[in-house]
Amino acid sequence: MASSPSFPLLLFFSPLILLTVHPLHTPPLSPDASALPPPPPSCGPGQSWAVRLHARLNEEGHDMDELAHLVAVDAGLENRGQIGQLAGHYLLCRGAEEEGQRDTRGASAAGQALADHPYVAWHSQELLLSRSKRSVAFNDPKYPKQWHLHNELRAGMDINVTGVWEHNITGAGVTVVVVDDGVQHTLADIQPNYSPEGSYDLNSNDPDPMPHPDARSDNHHGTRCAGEIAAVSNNSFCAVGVAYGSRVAGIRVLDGPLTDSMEAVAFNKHYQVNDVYSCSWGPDDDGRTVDGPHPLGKAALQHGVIAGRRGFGSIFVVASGNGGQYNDNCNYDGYANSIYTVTIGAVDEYGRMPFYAEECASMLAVTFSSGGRSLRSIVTSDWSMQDGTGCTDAHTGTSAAAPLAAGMIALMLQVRACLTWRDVQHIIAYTATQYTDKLANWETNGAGFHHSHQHGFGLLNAWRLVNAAKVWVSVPFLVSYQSPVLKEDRKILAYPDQLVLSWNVTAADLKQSGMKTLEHVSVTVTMAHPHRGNVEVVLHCPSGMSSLIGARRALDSDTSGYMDWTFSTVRCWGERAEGQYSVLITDHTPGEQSKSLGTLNHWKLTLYGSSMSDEEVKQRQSLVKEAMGGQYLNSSFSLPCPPGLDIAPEKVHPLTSNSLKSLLLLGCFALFWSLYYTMEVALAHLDLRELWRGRRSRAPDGFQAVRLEEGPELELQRVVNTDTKVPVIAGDVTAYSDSGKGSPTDSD
Ligand SMILES: *[C@@H]1O[C@H](CO)[C@@H](O)[C@H](O)[C@H]1NC(C)=O
Ligand SMILES: *[C@@H]1O[C@H](CO)[C@@H](O)[C@H](O)[C@H]1NC(C)=O
Ligand SMILES: *[C@@H]1O[C@H](CO)[C@@H](O)[C@H](O)[C@H]1NC(C)=O
Ligand SMILES: *[C@@H]1O[C@H](CO)[C@@H](O)[C@H](O)[C@H]1NC(C)=O
Ligand SMILES: *[C@@H]1O[C@H](CO)[C@@H](O)[C@H](O)[C@H]1NC(C)=O
Ligand SMILES: [Ca+2]
Ligand SMILES: [Ca+2]
Ligand SMILES: [Ca+2]
Ligand SMILES: [Ca+2]
Repeated sequence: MASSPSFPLLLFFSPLILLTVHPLHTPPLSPDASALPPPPPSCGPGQSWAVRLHARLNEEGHDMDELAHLVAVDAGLENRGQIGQLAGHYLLCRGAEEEGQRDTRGASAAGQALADHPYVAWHSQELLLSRSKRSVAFNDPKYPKQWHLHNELRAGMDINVTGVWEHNITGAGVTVVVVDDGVQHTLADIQPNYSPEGSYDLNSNDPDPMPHPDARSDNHHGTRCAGEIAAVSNNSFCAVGVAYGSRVAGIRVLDGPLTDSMEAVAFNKHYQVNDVYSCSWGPDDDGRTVDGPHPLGKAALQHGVIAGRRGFGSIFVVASGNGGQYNDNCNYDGYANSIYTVTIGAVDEYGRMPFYAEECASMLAVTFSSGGRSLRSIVTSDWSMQDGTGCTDAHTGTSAAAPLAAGMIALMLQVRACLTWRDVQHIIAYTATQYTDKLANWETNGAGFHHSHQHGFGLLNAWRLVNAAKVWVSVPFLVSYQSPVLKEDRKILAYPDQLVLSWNVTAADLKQSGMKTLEHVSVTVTMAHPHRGNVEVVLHCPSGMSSLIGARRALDSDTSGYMDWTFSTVRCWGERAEGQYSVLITDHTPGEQSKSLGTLNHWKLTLYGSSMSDEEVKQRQSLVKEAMGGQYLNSSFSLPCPPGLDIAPEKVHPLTSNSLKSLLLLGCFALFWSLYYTMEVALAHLDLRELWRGRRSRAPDGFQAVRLEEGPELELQRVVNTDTKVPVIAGDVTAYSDSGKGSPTDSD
């Protein structure tokens, strides 16, 4: 009886004690106590007792405060009042005048007096509890300088990851591969986390992606990116990675001429080992290039999301590009536009858009990197070849942002391994945070998501991502709708006039696929114009949400217009798919107001989405919001995860015409797996929903099961019709062989 309440009481005391250890060292209280603030709630280790008075005294109508005073006097102590909100519990201290002559004899006498006292039901002498703050303290010498992990100067301007680590979530079991110019895996910060199984060298055709030091180029880029993701923590060396418990692999492909087929091989390399592909490179950021993955690269991206990660889909993270100072825009970058990629932009340590950053309508989110010269850059591993030291504080550009996102995704995949490639994009849209920045032009769409062309859905926040991942049930399978190719051959009108194209998507159009809400929306245009950088293209979704999908670019004086260029936007995410879509095209060529210089030949609209209704989107939004307290992060909570498919690892072929044949075969596999996958995911999804509904009785009309009457058969057809049209008809493969090295997305 006497000791039973001590556990809750001690828990209750602990913060009080920690707060009041220092008053011991302040001068003793003056006798004029009334002029002073109330005495501290605790009086130091060993000098105070918590007592509980008998409850019957209260029932008998005694004034408990008065009784507590009597008990205190009898024991030679001072009553410091009721303990918090605990009725009948009082804190008694030894008097201040005894400060100088504290001795254990007096203390034990007081304890004895309390033990014998008829009013006292229970008492306990307070001891100093040992409570360490749950913050991670690492001995890595550069960790204090890694502001992107913990920004002490500017609150909120970091990825908010330390609380995730405290829950022992560090990316364990997840592999991230850096597709770049090599990874120096022998470094102390990389070696323990290095995955040789996920690595390859496509430049030299061997399994070892060790960077080559050469006189002309600094091949330190991939190593720096790898360190941001998975640098070993607490090894007294350099820095700490976002997902320091994950494994990191390297694919060396940027150190030499890059072809379409090499890119294709890279995107699917070891795709049952590698979960996340971090790609900090892209087409030239010169403000006039319009380029993206070529047919094989496209096919490989698509194949990766279908068959990679046991069918849950490889996660491709791409940097939005560093052409900001040339007015470049990532809607002219096919990797950023692709629905298969997580497109990540950069902000500086203030959360501002740096000079080099590009904006676009397909930007999913931003995270940190360097800014102007006076601002801090990213501290990470570095190669130790040439003049490298194994550690740098000068990693810059959107190159530095994409790996941070890849690391955060690794944290998400640790808590929920069966997230699909689309789940990851959804969770980013649902959790990225909006904030004030004078360059960011935020708009809220019809589904309540905020987006800016500069910052995507906002700042990636590891804590929010991981909490949402933990409670996330996979979204229904992907469906798409494609308008016919709309032949127009209409003149592009000069500003302030505009050519308006529109297309109505009716309920009947969507019935076959079952699409209700949107994810990506894309518009493919063919137009002729003598100076295409002057043309501006804006898309309006049925809600009225507008996306600047084709921004003006001063340096783009190309005379050939666009040939089937696909612009895409994420700004209509979660909105209802049905309704009227319009494309507004304006020619801003100065001094040509009266003439029409260009012609829009034809265009088509493609919608991607799912059978999720707009109410379900709302429910997920509130579910995610509700999960932000971290209450689901403990290991005893977990949703069921289907195991995934057994998909054979891809075969390693040298790059010959045979490897192209094998890619054609991969394309066929893609088709096969897409059928299998669609069905499997649909079934797994039904299972999950059943379980989910059982578990969360608070959402009785929560996620509704997929309607079976529109079930898999129809869906399979959609997949065949739309999504597999890309692969590899490659009549003349060499025609696509692209030369020239991809440019790493450093800012310098
Ligand atoms: C880091 O290592 C030190 C010993 O060098 C250890 O005391 C400390 O607890 C470790 N920190 C973490 C977060 O593991
Ligand atoms: C950051 O993470 C902590 C948990 O470590 C959480 O309490 C806090 O709300 C998070 N902040 C934001 C802005 O999400
Ligand atoms: C942390 O996670 C790792 C890997 O999941 C596990 O081996 C380890 O036991 C965990 N540690 C704690 C303290 O939970
Ligand atoms: C599309 O729908 C709108 C009303 O929502 C209507 O005014 C317009 O004429 C329709 N356009 C076409 C091409 O059917
Ligand atoms: C873990 O989380 C679940 C769900 O919130 C909760 O019911 C359970 O009490 C938690 N367990 C621990 C040990 O915190
Ligand atoms: Ca090699
Ligand atoms: Ca380290
Ligand atoms: Ca670019
Ligand atoms: Ca994308």
